[in-house]
Amino acid sequence: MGIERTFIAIKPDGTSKKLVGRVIQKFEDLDFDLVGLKLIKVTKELAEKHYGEHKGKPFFDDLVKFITSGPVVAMAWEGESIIEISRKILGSTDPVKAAPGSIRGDFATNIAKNIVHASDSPESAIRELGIFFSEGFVD
Ligand code: 3AN
Repeated sequence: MGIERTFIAIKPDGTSKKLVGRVIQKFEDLDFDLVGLKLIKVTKELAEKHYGEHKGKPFFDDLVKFITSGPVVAMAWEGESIIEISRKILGSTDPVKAAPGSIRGDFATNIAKNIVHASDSPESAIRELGIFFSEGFVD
């Protein structure tokens, strides 16, 4: 716990549905600090690295195809217990189970297109921030 950093990404369905502002607002409402932000086109190599743990699963190829299909907002956020709290802000992976009020509960209907990504542990956060922000942060 304590002050943590995590990786949050707004996926191609989130950018095409114009949800960037609303996702950012949720984190700002909780007074979390934005410490990294860029709009990127994820390459196949980057996608396969990021989703490495899912390699071999039936949905892996579609997952890579989807995340590389349009603009992605890659962000680093900082704050107390942000890793656990951000997972609540997002809601369950499957939108059917995501609570109303969560991003996925309010804006997603399909598990393969669930708007946002957030690191699920301190180890994942370090790994994912290293993949997307290899050039370092402002401080
Ligand atoms: P989360 O994004 O909530 O951490 P993970 O890490 O289990 O969920 O899955 C990564 C991504 O893979 C999900 N965001 C979703 O887009 C996709 N995904 C997970 N499970 C499935 C599934 N059963 N069918 C299709 N896509 C899935």
